[in-house]
Amino acid sequence: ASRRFFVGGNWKMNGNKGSLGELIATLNNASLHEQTDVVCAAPSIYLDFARSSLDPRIAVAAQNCYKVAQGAFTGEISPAMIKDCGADWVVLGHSERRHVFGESDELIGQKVAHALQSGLGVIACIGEKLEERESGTTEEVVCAQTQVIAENVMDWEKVVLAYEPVWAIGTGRTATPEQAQEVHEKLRAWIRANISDEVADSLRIIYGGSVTGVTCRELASQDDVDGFLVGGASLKPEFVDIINARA
Ligand code: G2H
Repeated sequence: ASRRFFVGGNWKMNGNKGSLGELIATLNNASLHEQTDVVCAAPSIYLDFARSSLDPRIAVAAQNCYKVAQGAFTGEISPAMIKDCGADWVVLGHSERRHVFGESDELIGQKVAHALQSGLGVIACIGEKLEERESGTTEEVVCAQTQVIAENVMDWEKVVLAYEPVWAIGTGRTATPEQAQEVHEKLRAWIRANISDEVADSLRIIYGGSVTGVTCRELASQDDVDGFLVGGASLKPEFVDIINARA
């Protein structure tokens, strides 16, 4: 595919200045494919630290944000604050936000709209649960989630769509290359039918869910897999192999 490869590391609620500093040193010294966009999503309290220590060729993302710029929302952070820390991206709609913290499609849509209006890039996450896959509703579920995101997007250039099947997240059960390609292809067809050919051709659709240095290459060779969102393995040196997965 002609789309620029995109690899995000999602550190989730892991690490400290010591361990993340070591990881950052490894990334800064690594040889990374120049044709790949690399973004590290740090815990919000470490955004400043990550941005000031990471090499400028690696972008920084927040893992979540709220839907307005400021105000009486104790514990929340805004896109304006994320930008103020020098980070350019935010992950929204991650399965843990949806299922551990109960975020609705509607709230995620509002966050997407506000983050884009504020000038952040958005890594928008979708994915079906195991029971949805087993009952044959995967396509319906991921397209409905994509629809709500799409209703809130005015500039697709700043959006990356991350397909993360819930059953594959943190379980060691990576989707097979065929399973990932099948869903990515359907998502691109949905975008083509509901948005435009141009967006369908240019939108990066990345895969997340137990991606490792071992599983990344074959996944990366699939036509509609334009990169990864990596959790556990993004905290290890093998993240470099994942960044460089596309031949
Ligand atoms: C999916 C992924 C990163 P992991 O949540 O977003 O995590 O690679 O640990 O399954």
